[in-house]
Amino acid sequence: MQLKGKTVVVIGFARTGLEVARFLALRQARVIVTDRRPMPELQSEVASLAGLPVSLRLGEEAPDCLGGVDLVVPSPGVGADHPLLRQAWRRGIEIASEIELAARFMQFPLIAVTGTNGKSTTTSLIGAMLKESGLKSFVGGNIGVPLIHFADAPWDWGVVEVSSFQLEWTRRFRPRIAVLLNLSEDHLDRYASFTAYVAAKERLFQAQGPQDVAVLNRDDPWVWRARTRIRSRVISFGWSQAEAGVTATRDEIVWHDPSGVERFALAGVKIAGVHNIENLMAAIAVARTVGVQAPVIRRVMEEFSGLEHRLEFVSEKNGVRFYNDSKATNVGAVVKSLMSFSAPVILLAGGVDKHGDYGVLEREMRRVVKKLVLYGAAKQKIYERLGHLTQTAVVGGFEEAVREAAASAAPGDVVLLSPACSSFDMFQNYEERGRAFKELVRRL
Ligand code: UMA
Ligand code: ADP
Repeated sequence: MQLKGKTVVVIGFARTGLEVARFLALRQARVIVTDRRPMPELQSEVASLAGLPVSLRLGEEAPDCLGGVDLVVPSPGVGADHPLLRQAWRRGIEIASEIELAARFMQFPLIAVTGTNGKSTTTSLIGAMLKESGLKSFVGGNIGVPLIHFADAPWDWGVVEVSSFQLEWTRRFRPRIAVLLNLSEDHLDRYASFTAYVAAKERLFQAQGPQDVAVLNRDDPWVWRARTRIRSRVISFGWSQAEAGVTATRDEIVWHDPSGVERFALAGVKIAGVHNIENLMAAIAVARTVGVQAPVIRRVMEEFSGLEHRLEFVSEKNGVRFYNDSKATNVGAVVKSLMSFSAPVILLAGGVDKHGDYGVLEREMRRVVKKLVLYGAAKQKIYERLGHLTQTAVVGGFEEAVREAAASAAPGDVVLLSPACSSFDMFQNYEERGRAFKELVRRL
């Protein structure tokens, strides 16, 4: 793809927009960056493009800037109903997401991981296994650093976490190995229906051919259904028994190869919860497909201690254990987190509603939740759906929520922040929410 002399509009000037603008400007494209936020809020982004010929159109939702434009690159947070995207679509201007643009310039194979939950953990596990085996690889994408940042270097493999948002404007994005972990309700504030969300996720496989591999969760009905529409070779993982792919019991994960089976004991594994065994199964399927040897995989399984904000143990105070699960931003994630506990849980939930059905939490709520503490924009909606199932407090702010939860806990209990919502009503992102929780716990 020739970029020199092309005019490109980049929508959104945060992590993605910044990397895309730099990438394009260095290839001598004419770049226009737009963002609805005004200049004073974007000082550091502007400073980091200093010296590069980039035009800025800031502080307007949809500036008149599409004349003569060849390509539009929206940031993931920009939905398809954005007025500039609609106009570009009507005028027949090409629209490509950042991962689509990046992939057109990459000279190395990609492992791409998507799914509603477990993406960051699985992506990190795969990255650690590849690195430990001596392969030159990076971990990027939705997990933090945009894929395009890595496009130029000579990697053996790229491991990329991919969101449905990033897949929306893809056509030729073609991972050598594509992983779909699970599908449950999420982002229904952006998609018209669950089907539309699933369709965005399935775009991960659209450019794959028979030489490529799809790693699929055979226990997840929505994921397993997708296999009929996939041209690549399927390797499945799941708890249900199968003669090929990856299976698991509570004690071990088993990889079935044409040449035999390999066993991976779970005894020394640090990351807890059934969901993490599923993530490990997917990671093993990928690592073995790439050729990582079993002893290397076993080493990583024992060393990997999980990521911040994912069922992260914070501290124990007066016999009460506090966990930060701020990354659990949808109902499916909270179900899995609750399944990891047998002690009574005081659950902190709330934030910006993503239109998932909180009812899926009912069984776990009845089993293990001693008290529900609700805060933030969605508190009333959650209260109406779940408030009758257990003792429930609806509070004002986040600090009050943490104090209320701690005050309600007895020795042996667990206080769990697992919000089922995004954080944007009170925080910049889930990381800031998780850090605030940990700080409040420290101060108790
Ligand atoms: N903006 C507009 N108009 C709009 C919407 C946004 O101008 O209509 C501007 C905002 O003012 C802001 C910028 O666009 O300046 C934000 O763009 P962005 O939300 O795409 O943020 P980035 O920093 O580029 O981060 C994105 C991903 N964000 C989202 O998908 C919302 C990050 O995933 C990702 O780590 C990063 O690219 C690098 O790939 C975060 C996320 O929440 C973690 N992802 C969702 C999730 O995991 O559930 C999908
Ligand atoms: P993602 O990147 O998809 O958000 P993470 O690995 O960051 O996934 O985990 C986010 C939350 O999702 C965790 O706190 C946990 O509660 C839940 N989770 C992790 N893995 C799984 C899985 N395989 N299935 C369901 N829930 C999961």
